[in-house]
Amino acid sequence: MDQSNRYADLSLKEEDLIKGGNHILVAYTMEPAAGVGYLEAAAHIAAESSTGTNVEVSTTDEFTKGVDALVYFIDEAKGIMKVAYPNDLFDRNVTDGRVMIVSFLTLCIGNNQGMGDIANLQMQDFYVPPRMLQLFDGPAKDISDLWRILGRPVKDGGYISGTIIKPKLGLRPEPFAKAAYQFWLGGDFIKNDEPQGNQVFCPIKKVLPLVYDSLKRAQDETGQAKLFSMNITADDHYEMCARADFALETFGPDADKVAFLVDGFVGGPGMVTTARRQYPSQYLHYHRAGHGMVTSPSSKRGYTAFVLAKMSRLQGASGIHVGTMGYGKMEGGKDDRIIAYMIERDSCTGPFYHQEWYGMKPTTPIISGGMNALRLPGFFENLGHGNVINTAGGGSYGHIDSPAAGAVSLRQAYECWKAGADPIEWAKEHKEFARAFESFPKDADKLFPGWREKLGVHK
Ligand code: CAP
Ligand code: MG
Repeated sequence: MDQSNRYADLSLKEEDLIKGGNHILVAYTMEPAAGVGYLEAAAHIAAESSTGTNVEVSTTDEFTKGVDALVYFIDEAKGIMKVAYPNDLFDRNVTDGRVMIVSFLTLCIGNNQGMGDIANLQMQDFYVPPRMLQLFDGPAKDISDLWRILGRPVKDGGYISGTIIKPKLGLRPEPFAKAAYQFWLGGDFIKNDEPQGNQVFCPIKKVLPLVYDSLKRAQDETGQAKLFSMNITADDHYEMCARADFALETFGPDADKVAFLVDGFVGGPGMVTTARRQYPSQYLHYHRAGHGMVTSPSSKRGYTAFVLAKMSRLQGASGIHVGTMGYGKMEGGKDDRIIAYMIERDSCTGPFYHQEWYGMKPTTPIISGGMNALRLPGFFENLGHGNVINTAGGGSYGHIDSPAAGAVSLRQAYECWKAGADPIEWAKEHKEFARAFESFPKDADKLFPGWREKLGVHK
């Protein structure tokens, strides 16, 4: 059934819709199934994503039609369509009238995935009007809170060097805490690897007090504050809170140095919001394991990594992984900068929409996945700044001298880029950075051909 006479109005202008402030706008790439007209397919998406189905229903009245989603733009040649969703379509909390990402997803990327007349549909961008923006939680804590703890300027406080305890699994409590101590001697921030929880060989109640002891000893030794991002991910929100409460109690006077990590993609919006609302005094670290199943550049469905990151700011993530823009081991390219810019700026133009954030706190881009000191200078050059958290697991624990040397090499890499120095020249003056070349020789060969001769390394 062609529903385009009801669910499409191509005379609507985007600027008027934005001025009106009564719609969330969504841009999709879309390909209809063979034999289905483009506008007809687009209208079916708007119908299924709002008030309609594949037939007319007798219960529809005039009010219902007032909350129809409308296709307001199509570009068949480029395979792009845009839909305006009336604000009132979205579910509101009984408790406090606020909005929820789960409702946004249920409507805008719900049953429209997998309909027989649609070959592919992927959300590329969305625009949130001011009134709806106010109704999202947004972050409670941001990178400035971490900079403050670290004794750095709260504006442009710079690079936070971090790691992930490796190996991913298989360390018992003592070696785990030792690995943490060794990194903290040189670095700022440690996160649990996302599968690390309460395994029988490393129970939280045993390991966490030891990690806190490591943190205190590293602080004493270095005279610097240290941060720990603890994985509280669990199916059951009560279990999640039990883990979080235990961490806060264990760290006692240093509890402000604990961030909470949730695996927000596999765990879902409920998990992120529970952490955001239960623990507004803690930095909320959104790990996104599994997202590649929908956000991979090879995917034609779901939504992009950009959309995932933008949603996380609305939900209140203090920081989210944004990939490494082609410099690390995960998928991605240089242009993924826009993901970082959208979540950290107050005003930013995405692939389709300009978004004003009206002072909503920023979400820190967390740079992770196959990173090490050698890859960082190029990364910062591409991003244009270093106000990020970088977690380098292999890049720290893979350093041939020690995890502390690995941590120091990361900071030296940041300072190299900041100084605009040539990395080879910098290596001549900075031992840990120089030893990163020998630690990651394949990267060194690729990024800095001839490094052995220039640095006098002959083995
Ligand atoms: C990185 C990591 C992170 C990825 C996730 C891992 O370890 O701990 O989970 O960064 O990807 O398990 O692979 P390494 P993304 O530093 O040793 O590579 O940040 O893209 O979401
Ligand atoms: Mg990991």
